Amino acid sequence: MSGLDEIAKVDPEIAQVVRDELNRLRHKIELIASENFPSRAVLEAAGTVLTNKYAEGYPGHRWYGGCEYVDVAEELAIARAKALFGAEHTNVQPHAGAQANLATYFCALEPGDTILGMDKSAGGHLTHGTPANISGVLYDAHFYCPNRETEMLDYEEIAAIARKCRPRMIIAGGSSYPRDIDFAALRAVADEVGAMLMVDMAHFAGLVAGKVHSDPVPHAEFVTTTTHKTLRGPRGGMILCRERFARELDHAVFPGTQGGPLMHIIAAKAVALLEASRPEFAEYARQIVRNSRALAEALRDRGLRIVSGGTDTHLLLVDLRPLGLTGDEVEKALDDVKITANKNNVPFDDKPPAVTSGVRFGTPAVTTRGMREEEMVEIADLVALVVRNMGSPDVMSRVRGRVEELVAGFPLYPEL
Ligand code: DSN
Repeated sequence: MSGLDEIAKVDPEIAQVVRDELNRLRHKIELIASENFPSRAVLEAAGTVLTNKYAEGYPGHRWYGGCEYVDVAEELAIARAKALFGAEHTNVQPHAGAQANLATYFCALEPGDTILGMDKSAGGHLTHGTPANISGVLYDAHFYCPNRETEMLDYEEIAAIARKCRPRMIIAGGSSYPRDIDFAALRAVADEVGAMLMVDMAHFAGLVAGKVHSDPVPHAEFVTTTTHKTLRGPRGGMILCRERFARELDHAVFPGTQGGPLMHIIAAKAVALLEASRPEFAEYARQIVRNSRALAEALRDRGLRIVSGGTDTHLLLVDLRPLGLTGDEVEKALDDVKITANKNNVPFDDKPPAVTSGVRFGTPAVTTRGMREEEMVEIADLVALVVRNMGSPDVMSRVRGRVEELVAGFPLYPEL
């Protein structure tokens, strides 16, 4: 692998870890909805001398000398994010999505304020008020779930909860909700109860950039995201907000909740944002959704139950209860045949998060690899064979062979 010569000399053990991980990625089918394969350009930017630089503060106003070049990187990242998403203000310094969310709360809320987010076990995110997270400790967290029948958000139900708990902030977005979200409807609920609206678009930011998902930016005071999921950048976070919150938001990121920004990652974010502004990225985003729908449909044709009956996004959720299986068992069985996915609670699941009744699949990474609807049907076939023949060494061995054949046709990072 190129670029590992020096690591191999200094630390052969870590060089081997990197080689092994690249091999794992190349030889398995990656269906984790929150993962992706960024471009070589993004990887290169993340591995540069920009990692050396302390740059606490913001471009033009730093607490360190020598920031003239990292300032350019951050200014480019900000300008590109603002243009791509039509945002009034952007902060590109959050180290991750959790930090983006925490800084947003620190900017907009007082400890003890009421927040209303989607229940984690029904598709929401850890940082939207769960008791184990600081958001659930600092704030009075209330939750909404998708409708029990449709398994989709019911905006009247959300409004009824909001009228009761009178949140200061309504939080939308999550990590396993497969459907588009009506941000205008949530804005109306927020306006009715006098709340702010924060949308965590971490999962679907690339779909918003590619215009295949409703756009939260016109409707929300704050939009947070990660940069490494559908957006296909480096691991990191970002916040978009209205101009009137700009100063306070920047202050909430630094010095409020972070110290020195990761300038190599900010440069890589700039590269990814440039890539995401190109027409081929919009086509990529369209293909992610086409693939996700094809995968959902093919799994359904093979008798698996898809939560909410389908998907509008990059992800789908399979309910394993009709098969009498748990997410944990299926995750392990899939891993055994070189298909990587993750166990996930389904709405109103009675199993704990370490077991779950569901498995989540996402198409961003396989789409980056060049796979299309035809390959999604083959993957559905393989998944169905696994879940219907759990523990059969014969079937597992056949599926493993078919996975190897499939991935061989889609080289990953061939030049590495
Ligand atoms: N952990 C991410 C996911 O897999 O959805 C969200 O932060």
